[in-house]
Order: sequence, then structure tokens, then C-alpha cells
Amino acid sequence: MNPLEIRKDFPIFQEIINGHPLVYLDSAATSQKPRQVLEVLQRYYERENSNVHRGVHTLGTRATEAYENAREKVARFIHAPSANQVVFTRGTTESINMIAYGYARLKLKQGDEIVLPPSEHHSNLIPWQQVARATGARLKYLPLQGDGTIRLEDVEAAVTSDTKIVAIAHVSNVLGTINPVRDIADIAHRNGSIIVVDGAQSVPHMPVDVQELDCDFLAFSGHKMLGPTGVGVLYGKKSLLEEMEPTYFGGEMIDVVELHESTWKEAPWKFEGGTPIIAGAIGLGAAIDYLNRIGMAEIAEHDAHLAALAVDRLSKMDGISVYGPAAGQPRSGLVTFNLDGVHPHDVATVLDSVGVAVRAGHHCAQPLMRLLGVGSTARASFYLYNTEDDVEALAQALEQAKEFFGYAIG
Ligand code: 7TS
Repeated sequence: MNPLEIRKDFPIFQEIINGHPLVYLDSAATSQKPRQVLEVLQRYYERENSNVHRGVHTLGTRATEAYENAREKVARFIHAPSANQVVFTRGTTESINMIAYGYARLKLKQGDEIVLPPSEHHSNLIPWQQVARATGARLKYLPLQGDGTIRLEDVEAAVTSDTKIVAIAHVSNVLGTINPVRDIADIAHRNGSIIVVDGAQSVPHMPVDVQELDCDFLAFSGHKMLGPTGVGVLYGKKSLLEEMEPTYFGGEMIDVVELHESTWKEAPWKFEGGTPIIAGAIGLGAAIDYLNRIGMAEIAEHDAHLAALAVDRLSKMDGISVYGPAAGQPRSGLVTFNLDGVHPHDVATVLDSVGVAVRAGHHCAQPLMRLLGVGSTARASFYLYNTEDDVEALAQALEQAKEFFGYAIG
């Protein structure tokens, strides 16, 4: 793959930021969008726009076919056994909340346990706190190693026959650690638990096969994988989707409605109450086409290479602390760091002044920040359109920030 060629597909790289070419290192927050996705959205609204699953008119048929075709693309992308196991949602957050409301709240009871690491994004933590509050179940946190990794023996020790849900990110959005989901799934299943996998940072960046992972649920967001905002996916095993209740009730998701009771369609449609995210799903389908053309294995290698380069470069700089796996250890395409003694917002502001976009803050992972002993950090995250020059631009901008704050601190 050639990131210089790929960049030509992304109109945003023509933007000049504060007098500098854009160096976009915030794809873990949201990715940029290629022309191919933007054109599909435009064409949909110009030539196919209609509501789905109801009109018998031509446009209705076109929109329905395009929408359901996108579902097939998602299913193939994650190797789901059937497209009926793919529910379109607004994103990872909504997918996990739907599992919490439609499954966990109904199934869990006092004494049950939900096992999770303390490094989870708030989207895979607060819904479980709410389930615990509502059902009397208990949250049980896995110990984290200093580099953010999780030891399987600790999972073995934590997961018991009381465990009903293990919730875990495939890839941490702060540390870039890649969790051994298949091994954890095996432990969960041996104890009669299900495993919910937050794929927000893995599905966009590496090949993901739900059958190989043997995960019960998988949640991810379209906007982090070249697709539009407002669309995401909830994948579930067939029997679980059958057991799970819808979260939203109304039009589109019903079978028969009586005055005092109603019945639902089958999955996935029973979970898609109201007019669904039609353009979003079609845009996500186009994003998947784009990613497939490049190849997910190539993208994974590319992103990890840039992150490794950044870890190496930043670790050699005085005054920079890098978090997460040590150099040479597996890490996905992101690097979290701090410039000692300087607030990451200030670092990010100086970087922005030379066109380098990084995220600064607690990254929706406050408990993890506490474990790291910091209030917040800066984070550079890489994707298929980034180059080795971008890593160098980051390092040089950080040198500038050091000079600036060294002077300011005196
Ligand atoms: N889970 C993980 C691991 C994430 O990284 C994110 C978003 C979410 C869940 C929530 O996704 P959403 O699309 O529903 O918002 N992560 C980030 C981030 O790291 N910076 O901005 C958003």
C-alpha cells in the first residue's frame, strides 16, 4: 500500500491548518473520509433516497437494496455467519448500551458478576455500572500490568461461575494494547459467561473475524473506519440476538401491533426501530469497499509500523513519557504520551499551531488515567493515510513545544 497515493483520495488533506499542511494524527477519535465514500453518500441522496422496507415504488426498492447490501458487506468484513447478525446502530456507545438494556438488565441478578479491565473506554464501563445498579450484579475489575496488558492467569482467577458477562476492548484507545480476546472468550465460555467485545479500535485497523474470536457480541463505529458519523454496528451470535429485547420500540421493528401488546420482527430488524440509518449504512458499506481494496492486513502492519516508529522516536526525546507496551511489544497504531510538566492541552495547542492534530485529554478513560497517575495525556493515532514523514513532523513539533515551554517555564 502507498499512503501517498491513498492521501489523494482524501480531500481534507488539501486543507491548510494555521499556515501548515495538515498532519492528522487523531484517527482513533475519528478517521477522515475518502472521496469514494463521500461520492456514494452524494449519489444515494441524489438517485436513491427513499425510506426502506416499506415503499413498493422504485426508489424504495433501490434504497432497501442498497441498505441491505451494506449489511451484507459488514457481515463479510467481520466474517459473521449471516447478515442477520449485523444490527445497524449509531455507534459503539449505542451498541453496548443496547446489549446492557436489552440483554444484561433482563438476564443478570444479585450475586452475578461482570468482569472487565479498568482501562475500558467509558462506553464499555458506564453501561455495566448501570446494569450493576439496576440488577444487583457486581463489577469485578481485572488487574492491569504496568504496560496496560492483561495476564490470562488473572482472567482465569477472576472469571467464575458467577460471571455472566466479560466486557473488554479488543484494542485499548489509550494504550494501544491488543487484548487476547480469543483466549479470554474461551475462559468466559468455560465458566458459562458471554463476552462482549468493544471493537471500536480494532475493526478499523486489523482483520477481525468474529468466528475466530468466538465473541458473543461485538460493537464498533463507522466513523472511525472511513465511514460517516452516526452509524455503527452491533454484531451478536444468533441465539443471543433472539433472546435479546429491542431497546427502541415503534415503527419498522414490529410484526403485529394490537391495542395492548405487540410482537417484533426477527433480528436484526427488531433492533432498528424507526427510520434506520440508511445513508450512514450505505456510506459504511462504501468505506468497507475502500478498506478491502487496500487490505486490512496491510493496514494493520502499516499503522503498527508508524506507531512503533513514533514510540522509538519519542522515547529517545528527553522530557517525554510514553505509555503502554514497551518498544518491540505488540501495539496497535497509536501512541499516548506526555511532555513532562506541561498540560497535554497546551502541548496539543502548540502542535496544532504547526498543523499537527493530536488528541489531548482523558480519552474517556478516567479510571485508567488514575492508574497511570496522570490527569490526562496527549495521543497520536495513525491510519492508512499517514506516513513516516508525519511521525517526523510530530517529533519536530514536540521539539518546538519543548522549546516553547522550556522558555515559558524558565
Ligand atoms: N470504545 C472505544 C475503545 C473507543 O475508542 C471509543 C471512541 C468508543 C468506544 C466510543 O465510540 P463512539 O463512536 O460510540 O463514540 N474513542 C474515542 C477516542 O479515543 N477519542 O475520541 C473518541
